[in-house]
Amino acid sequence: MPDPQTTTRRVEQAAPRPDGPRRIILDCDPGHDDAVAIMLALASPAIELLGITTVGGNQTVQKITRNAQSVLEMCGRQDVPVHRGSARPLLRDVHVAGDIHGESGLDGVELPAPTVPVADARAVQYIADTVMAAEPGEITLVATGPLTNLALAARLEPEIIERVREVVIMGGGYHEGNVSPVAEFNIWADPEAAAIVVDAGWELTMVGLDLTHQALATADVEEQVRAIGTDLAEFFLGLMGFFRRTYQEVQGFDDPPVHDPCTIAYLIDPSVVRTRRAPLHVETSGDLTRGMTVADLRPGADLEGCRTQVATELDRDAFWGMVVEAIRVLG
Ligand SMILES: [Ca+2]
Repeated sequence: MPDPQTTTRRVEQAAPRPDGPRRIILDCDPGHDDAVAIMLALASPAIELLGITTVGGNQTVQKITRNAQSVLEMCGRQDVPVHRGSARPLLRDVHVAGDIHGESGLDGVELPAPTVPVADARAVQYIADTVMAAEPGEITLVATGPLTNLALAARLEPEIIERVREVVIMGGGYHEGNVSPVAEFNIWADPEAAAIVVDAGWELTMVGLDLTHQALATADVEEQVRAIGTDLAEFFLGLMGFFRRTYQEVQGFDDPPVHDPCTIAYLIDPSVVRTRRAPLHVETSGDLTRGMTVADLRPGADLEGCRTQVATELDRDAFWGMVVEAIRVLG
């Protein structure tokens, strides 16, 4: 067994391009919290959402691809292309999160039928082609589902590893788990893909459960959204109502943690999400620890050349301020 530290590739990342909106591809599996991430990305002038790629996760890839289209319909942004991605993990069987997200993957709301077809190019090809066609350091990849597409894109076109600006993932946790005591769903669902992505050597920020469990949609957040009074505000409230019930029943939470938009908030304003640099790896072989993300937070950890960091602390008020404003802006 090689030392995991030495299996991480050392790559020279392309320098970030000058200011302007962050150009991102959002790889997701909507999913209640993915839907909120899409809204936040669409509304912020700091973000240019180039395209959405989908991956089987919270529900089947067919359902969540349609959900992504429906969320864009709700936001009046059918111009953003949706590229269908991987139907199943690299090695593991499919396990959807119907207990949390329902039969549709977005239970609790009426989903408008898509008026625009899914884009021709499949997700993995689209990610590789878009990053290669852009300037070095231009594209940021955000992943809020299992990491199957990103892993396959890195294998299809390894040059993207040096070419992207950075990768931000919702997944994992250095202390907390949800599908098991130590593993979070996205990483647990496809641990081999997660290992490829985390060990690739690109600049990577893990926004894990330690951070996202601070992003609770409490009653005061819902009141602020209710006051907006639009169809989209009602859509958000319908999503959160269902999400609250399943989080109460399945996870023992009072209020639902809205994980995925924390990645977008971090890109809009890094001061909203505090991070800490730490060597990071994914457990793929443990009987009890499948999909555990292992961050070396020891004071003596070797940080030389370390390209990974973990999110630790959320400015909750600033975060929800962004989300509420996004729903208001989208009208
Ligand atoms: Ca998700």
